[in-house]
Amino acid sequence: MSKYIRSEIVDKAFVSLLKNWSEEPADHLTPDAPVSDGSPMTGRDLLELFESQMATRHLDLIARVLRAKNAAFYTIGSAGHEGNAVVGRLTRHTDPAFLHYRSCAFMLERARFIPDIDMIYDTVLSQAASKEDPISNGRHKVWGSAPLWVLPQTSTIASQLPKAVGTAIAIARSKQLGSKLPIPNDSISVCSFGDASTNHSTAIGAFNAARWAAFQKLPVPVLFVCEDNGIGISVRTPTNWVENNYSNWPPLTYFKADGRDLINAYEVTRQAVAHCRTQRSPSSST
Ligand SMILES: Cc1ncc(C[n+]2csc(CCOP(=O)(O)OP(=O)(O)O)c2C)c(N)n1
Ligand SMILES: [Mg+2]
Repeated sequence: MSKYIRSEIVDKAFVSLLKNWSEEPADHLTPDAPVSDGSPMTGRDLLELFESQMATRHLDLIARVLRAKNAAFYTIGSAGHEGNAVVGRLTRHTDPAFLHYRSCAFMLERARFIPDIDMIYDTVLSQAASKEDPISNGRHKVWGSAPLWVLPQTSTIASQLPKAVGTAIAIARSKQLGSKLPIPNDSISVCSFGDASTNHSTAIGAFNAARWAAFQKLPVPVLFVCEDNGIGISVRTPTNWVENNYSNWPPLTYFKADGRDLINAYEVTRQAVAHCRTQRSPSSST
């Protein structure tokens, strides 16, 4: 093992921690029981979410291994964004999704809805620019899937937000027009993006369009999910910038979740999704 390869150091420390584990496993963590009294989250939710979080880390690592062999060409990872697994689990796979390039955990969770899909395999195909990649046929590494209603995006930051708002308005409008949608009438549009992306004029225009429509009582069922890692490339986002900006901007309803705390993230995301789906109103969470 090289002392310079960080992933090996972390792996060794993790295995050593488990080997030396002395506490008894918590007996209430049976698959169907809540993780704590009154929690909507079960042991199975927790275990499967953790599995997706582990898979997203390993997909980052394999991208680097393959890159070193010149067998893959895209190494932008999802480290630190593992909490987004809860959004993939708590929305429906028929809710159209427009994703940030770090939303791997979301994809892995959403893929559970269609067991035939092997999202790990498909992601490696995409990293390798394989013509067998089912969504881009090797043109670009993108998150996307037709059966999972994930509309492929480029890495042009914030470009997904106007599309997500337009889709939310279209879902609501088609119901008013009596047009038959290929997805349930109470679908919501899901949109993830980074903290620095919120400063892009394209994002601000999309937030404004959603608020302008909602202010006039038009249904705009869009869930904005800011994956706030506190940085945009090398530029730090000022502390609390996203929260200060969006927590008091009606009619946008703001929810704050800690993506590093699965139980908290699960509970808050559940509320945000329920709010968006039942109120048909723009909601944002970080
Ligand atoms: C329209 C556009 N401008 C600039 C870039 C270059 N760019 C790539 S990532 C990035 C910063 C994104 O930061 P953030 O939204 O916080 O996402 P993170 O990578 O931190 O998850 C920028 C400016 C781009 N991809 N698209
Ligand atoms: Mg960021």
